[in-house]
Amino acid sequence: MGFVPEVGVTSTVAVTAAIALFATTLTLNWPRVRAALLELALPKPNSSLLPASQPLDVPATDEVREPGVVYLHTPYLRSWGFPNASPFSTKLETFLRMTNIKYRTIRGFNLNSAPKKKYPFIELDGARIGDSDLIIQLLVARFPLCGCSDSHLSPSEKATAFAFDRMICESFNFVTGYSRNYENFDYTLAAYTYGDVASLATPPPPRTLLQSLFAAIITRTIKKRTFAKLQAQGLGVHSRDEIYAIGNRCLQAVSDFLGDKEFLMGSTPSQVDASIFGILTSTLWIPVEFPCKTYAYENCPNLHKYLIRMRDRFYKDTLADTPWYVGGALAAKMELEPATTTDEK
Ligand SMILES: N[C@@H](CCC(=O)N[C@@H](CS)C(=O)NCC(=O)O)C(=O)O
Repeated sequence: MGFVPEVGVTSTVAVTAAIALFATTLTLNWPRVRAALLELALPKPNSSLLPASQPLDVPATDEVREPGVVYLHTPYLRSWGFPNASPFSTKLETFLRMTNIKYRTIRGFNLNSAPKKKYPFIELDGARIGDSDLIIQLLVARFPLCGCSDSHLSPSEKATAFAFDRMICESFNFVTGYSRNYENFDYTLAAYTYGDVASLATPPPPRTLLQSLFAAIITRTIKKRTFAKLQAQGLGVHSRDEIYAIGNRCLQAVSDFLGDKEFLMGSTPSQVDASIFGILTSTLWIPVEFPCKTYAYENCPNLHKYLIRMRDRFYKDTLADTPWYVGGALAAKMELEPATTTDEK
């Protein structure tokens, strides 16, 4: 009988030591653990929407890198039939597609491996470079004959294009961020996780208990982080109505300036079109409804047609046969046809 308490003490010490070891390991490796959790929880590219072949995609583990080739790291690919659920990845890939620069895509989601802790980033000639805008400027300098230095624009047109670019990337993008990553994050997560064409008509499959717990933690974390970012950036101090009114003004400005033109600056695409396409597809074509999207469909019909034009011009090879999304219940109500044709111009 005398050894029973001893066993009890021994096992208590062992369990405590194991918990302490586990907690220490978790704390020391928290960035990796968090990245792994995000990787698990965040949506994977929806294979049912991927075209049969992805000639440009290389496995993340493939270490072979050709000099002079751009390796574009991106979290998703071809979600919902549009290029990328990450707006800035769409922007950068669209820019690359406008040029004759050779590139490959690498899918993954590990913010710690990104030089600026954000996606997209590229690898080029042994260096990792972050920020879509800085990357574009670097590529234009590195590949002077790339065909997208905007040399067809006058200095004053370049200034106008730059102002629109900043408005979309630095102002409007935060409005969509407020909707996607704060106000509607529960829905965004569901849409990202189960975002395929079938799930638009039918609700996503019920989550298991563990998945629900996970989703609740992720939702809380992302909402908190987004709120802090929006506060720091400035948009977060406004009311909901004010935030969406700011977004609507941006959309209206793009729509008015675009008018009947093929591309923002005329009949030739320029860098700003890549930015607008990247950020606006994430507004008009994402299966999350919010006031700016309603506003765009109701007041700026030329924007939707412009996006279709861009998509058909630059993604015909990979998205042509892919079912895609144009705006859920709202688009259906407005009887917008899925754009499977190219003669919208
Ligand atoms: N200014 C950056 C913005 C990039 C950006 O916001 N990326 C998002 C995905 S589209 C991201 O990585 N978000 C993760 C985070 O901010 O933690 C650029 O132009 O590349």
